Amino acid sequence: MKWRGRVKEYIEGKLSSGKPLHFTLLDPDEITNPKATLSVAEKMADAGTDVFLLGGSLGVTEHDLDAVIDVLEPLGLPIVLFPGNINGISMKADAILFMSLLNSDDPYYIIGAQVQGAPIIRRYRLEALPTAYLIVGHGGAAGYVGKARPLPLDKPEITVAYATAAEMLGMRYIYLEAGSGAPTPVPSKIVRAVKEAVSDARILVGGGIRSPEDAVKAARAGADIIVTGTVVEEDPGRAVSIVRAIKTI
Ligand code: 1GP
Repeated sequence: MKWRGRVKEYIEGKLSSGKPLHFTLLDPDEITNPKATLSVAEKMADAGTDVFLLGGSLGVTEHDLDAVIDVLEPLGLPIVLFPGNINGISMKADAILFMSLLNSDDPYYIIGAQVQGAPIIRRYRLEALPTAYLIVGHGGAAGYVGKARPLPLDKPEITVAYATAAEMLGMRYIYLEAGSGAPTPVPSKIVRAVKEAVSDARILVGGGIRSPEDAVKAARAGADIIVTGTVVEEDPGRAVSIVRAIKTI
């Protein structure tokens, strides 16, 4: 049955148990077999993933999103959009990470796309979750497409300054992104430094998380939400073990 409610309250309610959340990222552009996607999504839901996050840097259309949402809806979890651009909006979702790529060199990814998207999001009555998207290190396709100047791995204080500015601007979520398929996840040192610096913004960590150990390390460093995408596509059994590890912290 379709999930109904406010995603912000859902996230806060779950975090009040003291355990981090897990978001399963699915890229509609990569989905060619909806039946196979449903079977993987069911395994993730059974393992305890909390949200389906939908999006990608390239090749996503609203039609693709709608088709994937139709497949996922009966699993009864919130479906949140993770847009790479304004084509990443669907009226069938429950909420959207309303992201600004703060370390982009191109104002389009900081505020231009958001201005284009805001009236659509309002018309679709989607819940907007105000999110600072910070690309750290490798950056992957998101870093390249978003013209990011990736935050240096050996200078946590720069990422901390961005995260602090984001919180002062009123953003409630700080997404530390290493890039999809990055060779290594965001270092614990950076996650920990950001956690210590922000007051109550929620920290999402994603990119390059491939094992339960990586996920637990990020969670112990202060991640409130762990995002995995590539491992879900490439090795669903491993993705399930990541969710289980997070839920038994
Ligand atoms: C990418 O943070 C997400 O935007 C997830 O990354 O595909 O490496 O899990 P992975």
